[in-house]
Amino acid sequence: MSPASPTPFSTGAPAPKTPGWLDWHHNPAKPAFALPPGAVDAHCHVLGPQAVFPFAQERKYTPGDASAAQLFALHDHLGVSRSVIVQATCHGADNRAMLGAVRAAGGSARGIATVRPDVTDAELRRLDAAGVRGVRFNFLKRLADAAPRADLSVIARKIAPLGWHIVIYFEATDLPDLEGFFASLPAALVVDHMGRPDVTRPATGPEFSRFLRFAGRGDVWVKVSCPERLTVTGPAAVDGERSPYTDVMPFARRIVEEYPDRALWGTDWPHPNLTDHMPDDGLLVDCIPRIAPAPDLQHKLLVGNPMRLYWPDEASPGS
Ligand code: 0GY
Repeated sequence: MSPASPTPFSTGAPAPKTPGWLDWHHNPAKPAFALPPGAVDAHCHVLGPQAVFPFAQERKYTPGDASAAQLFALHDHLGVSRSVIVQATCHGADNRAMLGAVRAAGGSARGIATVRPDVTDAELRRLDAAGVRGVRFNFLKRLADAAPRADLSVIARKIAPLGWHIVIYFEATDLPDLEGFFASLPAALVVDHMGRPDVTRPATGPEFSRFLRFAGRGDVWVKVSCPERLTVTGPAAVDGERSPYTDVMPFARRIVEEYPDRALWGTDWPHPNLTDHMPDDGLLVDCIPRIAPAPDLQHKLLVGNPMRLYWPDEASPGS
């Protein structure tokens, strides 16, 4: 942009949504599956509201608003008790919308922040006191410009003393290139959306087995989230569909069966960047028994595991 160009939004006018942007489902079904008491949504976002929390200049998309109050209303409807609110790329490293939501939840939410390598220890302590427990490193080029690995290593070294972890979001095809770098990071890792497998390949095939070997390395946790993003043949979780995302279920189930103590579940509300359909969040909850069929697996996935990671002081012993 030339210096003479007007600064976007300097007039306060809202930026238009990215063409084709689908808004979140405003009338989700009541799930048939009853979430256990204390269930945690370990991956959700707040977006704006733009009038209060403007989106970052460097963003790759402009979403519709998805406020903290709207997130909490959805959680009440679904039976979710606690949440982990992940900084979305459209807010860059301006964590105010996420922090506002975490504060508003009054202890029942944790946050995952985006920070720059020059972040100060005082700022990290402030974020920690506000409920942040990790940072997110995003390797999807369509979402964020690639950050130099040296910068990410600096961030990792700064957050490690706080006991935080690093949420990593990458394409499955990039894992071979990233794996060595991930192994060098001095903190637990939490993988978004099952490492984005190609679900047209078998869940027992070499590509996903490689991911599972990576996940089998000590302190790696995996979110069995986003079937709506990974699916190819569906069917979609809309209009009361009782068996959505049949192609994704074997991948999620394999993770839960092999790593029952390090699997996490999340809605990914408000489902940024979906262009073909917007899932009904109630029907997404109803996928859980197909991912984790037994009650003990469901309890670990929804309560025990996220409590150990995000609320260790309140986690039941042996959960
Ligand atoms: C997700 C996935 C996506 C978006 C973001 O921060 C984000 O903008 O995470 C995506 O587009 O795949 O976790 O919501």
